[in-house]
Amino acid sequence: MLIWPASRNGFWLFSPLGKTPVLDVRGQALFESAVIGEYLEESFPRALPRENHWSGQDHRSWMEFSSIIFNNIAGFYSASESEALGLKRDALAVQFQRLESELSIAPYFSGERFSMVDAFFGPVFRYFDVFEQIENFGFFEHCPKVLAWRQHLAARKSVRRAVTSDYPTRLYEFLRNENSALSLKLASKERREMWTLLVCRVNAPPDRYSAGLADWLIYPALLPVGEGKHL
Ligand SMILES: N[C@@H](CCC(=O)N[C@@H](CS)C(=O)NCC(=O)O)C(=O)O
Repeated sequence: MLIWPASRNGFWLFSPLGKTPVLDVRGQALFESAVIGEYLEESFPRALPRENHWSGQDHRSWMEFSSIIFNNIAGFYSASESEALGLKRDALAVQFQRLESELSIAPYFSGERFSMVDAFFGPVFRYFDVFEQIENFGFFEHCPKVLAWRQHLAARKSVRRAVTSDYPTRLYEFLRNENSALSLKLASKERREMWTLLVCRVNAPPDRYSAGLADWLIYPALLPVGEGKHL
């Protein structure tokens, strides 16, 4: 079973590095995604058709590559300063550019067939769907093949069904509570959206104008210092 931390303390007791993914194998924690991938392929040889299995050692290397991307993703969302956030953004963008030069134009990593490398990049890309709700960080600039691959993976049933439908909301809430530079960006984006909503309501024709006293009470609380004068 792949598990998501219900509480960080409880999770630390089970996961030696305190990280996901971790696989519960009869009560033993198996951790590090590349190791988990290897274990799954060996233990469930029929889960993927034989021709979709790793064709060589290079696939293992690309699994490891996805593992380093996971490290950078965690570094990105937990960075406490915006400078560190920017550095992690750049590191991720460079990794996607490297992938771009590796990909063919076929839908999956090695062409027509879905392999374990694809199985691990599905979860990688899922993070970016939520990051991009916060801001366009430009992770995939000049990476059309990576973007096409990302789209193919997102459309695949097994990738979609690997998580519950509320995954984006839960990840978004997790990021909000990280107390990190990204959490600040998220909060500031929400304030801007609320601002826009209020301004739209104020500018709406009188018959459609529905702002009440409550709007005017919360309105100043939504403004970061100095933001109002730009509007
Ligand atoms: N190299 C590790 C990376 C795992 C990792 O960094 N996981 C992140 C999520 S992407 C995590 O659980 N971070 C702990 C946290 O955010 O508290 C692997 O591939 O398993």
